[in-house]
Amino acid sequence: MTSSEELHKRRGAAVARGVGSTISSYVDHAGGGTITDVEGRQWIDFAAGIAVANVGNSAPRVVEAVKAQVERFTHTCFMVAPYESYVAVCEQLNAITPGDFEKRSALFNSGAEAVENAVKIARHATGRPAVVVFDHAYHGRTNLTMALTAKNMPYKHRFGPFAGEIYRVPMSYPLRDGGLSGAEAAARAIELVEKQVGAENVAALLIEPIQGEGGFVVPAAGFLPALREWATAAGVVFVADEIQTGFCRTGQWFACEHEEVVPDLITLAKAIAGGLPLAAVTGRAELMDAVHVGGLGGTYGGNPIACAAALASIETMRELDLTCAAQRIETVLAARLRTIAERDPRIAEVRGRGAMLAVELVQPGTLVPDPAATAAISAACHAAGLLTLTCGTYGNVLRFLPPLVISNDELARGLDILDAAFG
Ligand code: PLZ
Repeated sequence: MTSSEELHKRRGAAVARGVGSTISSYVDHAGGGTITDVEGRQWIDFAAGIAVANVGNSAPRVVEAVKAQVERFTHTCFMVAPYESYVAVCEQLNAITPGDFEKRSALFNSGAEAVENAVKIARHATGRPAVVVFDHAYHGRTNLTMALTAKNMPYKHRFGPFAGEIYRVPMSYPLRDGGLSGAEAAARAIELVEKQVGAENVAALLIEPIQGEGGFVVPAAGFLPALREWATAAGVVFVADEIQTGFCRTGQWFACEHEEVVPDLITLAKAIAGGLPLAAVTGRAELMDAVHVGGLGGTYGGNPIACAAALASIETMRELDLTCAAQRIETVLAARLRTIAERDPRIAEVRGRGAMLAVELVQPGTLVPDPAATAAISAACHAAGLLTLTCGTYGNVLRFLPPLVISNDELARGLDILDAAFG
């Protein structure tokens, strides 16, 4: 078998430099909570392919469903010759997302595409142009979603000009906003929108209920409900981007549920289909159905193999009770992170929900971000066989996203490596 080193060389000559990778080992196979590289080296997986492999890699039901579908047909294009699984996925999404009103869904390929379509739908339905987003937000890498995303490097640098009518307001970030309550942080954001944009010009307010790439920022209690209430009063479409937080990750099916916030539209991707590319917008029927026939679509959106995988994935989440599994992971992981934080003054905060937890690293006694320590600890984890990711506007957040099917033993071994990496 070709070694990782050789593959890395070939990659350098064939793959564009702009596409990065966290580790330089090449995967041979993966399953449960581990990834095995071409040299047979094992990694405990605290990344889940960026919150995708919630049901694990090659989850049995997903594998079976995909095999069966490939043999029947691979693609007809739902816009040309429709098939049942697309309809069934929409039925499932309408049923499991928050809100007991009539819903509709549309399927796409990637998270960014889902976000783009949510904006299209909100603009079309309201006849308004503006979209409100938040500091530290991440919504994708396409032109519109780059504009919605906050961070310059690496996502936006020299890729402009960006789409217009996007307005950014401050997020509730308890560690860094001087302890504003959720209500105060919401009032600060809303005042800016009203004074600088005008509520009647706003089509959508788009927010990750827990920010992902931006640093696993959990807003103060009351922030999301206050924004929800304002959006309702102002006729603004409240869009929850649950692409990273969705599908049992935070210990609920969707992170909005922790504060009983019901979005008008919800964007979904990542864990939706057990690793196959699929995304969706789900929401109020009257908004979704406002768009004319033919106004939404795409060649591959809701591809039959991805739909088969999504149905199997959702079934697996139910069968294995993965919301409960995420809560169990939280208990073990959070306790261990707090123990590490007690002895290591670089950890300013342990935060997150369910199996979406992180630590933010600073220079001790200050709030000055320490991206160098974060990178060093992450690299030490990689060297010792634990796959971890960093995130955050300041690059100083170490985040943990294990597959929700990780075994107790794998979790414990991963935590031992992490513990040692902190020194
Ligand atoms: N919205 C909340 O987390 C994707 C991006 C990794 P796509 N996050 C991982 C990277 O560096 O590209 C994401 C997200 C939220 C939207 C997206 C975009 O989803 O499927 O990557 O397009």
